Amino acid sequence: MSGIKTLGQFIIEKQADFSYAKGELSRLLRDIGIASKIVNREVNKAGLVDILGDAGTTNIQGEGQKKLDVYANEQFISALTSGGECCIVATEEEDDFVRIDSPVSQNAKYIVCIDPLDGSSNIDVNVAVGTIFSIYRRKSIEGKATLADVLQKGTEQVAAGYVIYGSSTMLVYTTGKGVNGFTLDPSIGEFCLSHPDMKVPEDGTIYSINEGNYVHFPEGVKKYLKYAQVEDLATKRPYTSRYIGSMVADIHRNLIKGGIYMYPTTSASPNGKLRLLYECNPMAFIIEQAGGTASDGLNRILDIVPTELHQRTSIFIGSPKMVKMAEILMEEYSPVKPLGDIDTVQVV
Ligand code: P6P
Repeated sequence: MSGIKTLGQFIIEKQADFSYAKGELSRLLRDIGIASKIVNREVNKAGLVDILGDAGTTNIQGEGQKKLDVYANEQFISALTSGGECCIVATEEEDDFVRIDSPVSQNAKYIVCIDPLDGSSNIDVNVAVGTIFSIYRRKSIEGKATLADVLQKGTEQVAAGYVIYGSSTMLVYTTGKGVNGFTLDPSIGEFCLSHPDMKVPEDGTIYSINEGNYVHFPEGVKKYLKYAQVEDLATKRPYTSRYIGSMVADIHRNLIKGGIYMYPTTSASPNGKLRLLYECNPMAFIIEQAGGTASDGLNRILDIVPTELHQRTSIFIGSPKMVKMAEILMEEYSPVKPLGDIDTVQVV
């Protein structure tokens, strides 16, 4: 018996972890895996076909869409539609959520929030990009699912994952019982278990942030950068700066080596740049499941109650000791508003 365990075999094996599971979540994860292999094929040959460059359109964020952004979005929506397990897709590339009304999906109970191709500005220069997804169970019992089914706290996620299209293609996901990584073996077209039970190092020496925004950072972030850059051999400082400009790639590296990724508020992004539902929540769920932490500088990312589809937040995520130090300096120099009672009331 070969030592290979495919994603499909692993999902089925772990299905036993969920007594209520009747296979729907397993099939949903399978659908996402299939779409990511199709996207991977296009990402890998992007330079050879007319799929690079701008699509000539902009998304609701006002960001120029790359042809691969649009292609990836279409592939994931198509796979989720034909898979029949998802009733709503909330995607970075669509202004509103996409309701899946196909006959096969009318009783579907899962919601998928997705950034189909994160870091797309890197596509044209052959740098790693990624897909980020988050899966919720719909809250409403009957009728058509609504926005209230989408606007759920990160703690309500039943699964989350990302695909990194890099030197190799990996799918990393959690269902709340640890984090496992699968590397795509092109020779058999299967994601194979390569990184079982992933754990983020408690401490690290890598920090990831766009220092070009320095003048616009909160004082607490400026203090953290100075802390990271001062020499102190006992704490292995100065740290190393690594910033790819692709959240999936930066966080994946930090998950394996240890580190902190920060996207604080800036003048251009007074609420932070990254989106809560399909970037920060899934990455926070994964990192917490791997033993790390994720906050907005004070509040746990997963506790933030979304009030709108493309809501943004600042994020400090990674090795718990590094995130804690950043939070200490943020509390002292740039205190973040705590989530009040009203903030924790679910949108129903
Ligand atoms: P900036 C990519 O657009 C992204 O959403 C993340 O993947 C990445 O970490 C960040 O934005 C890069 O933003 O402002 O540094 O170019």
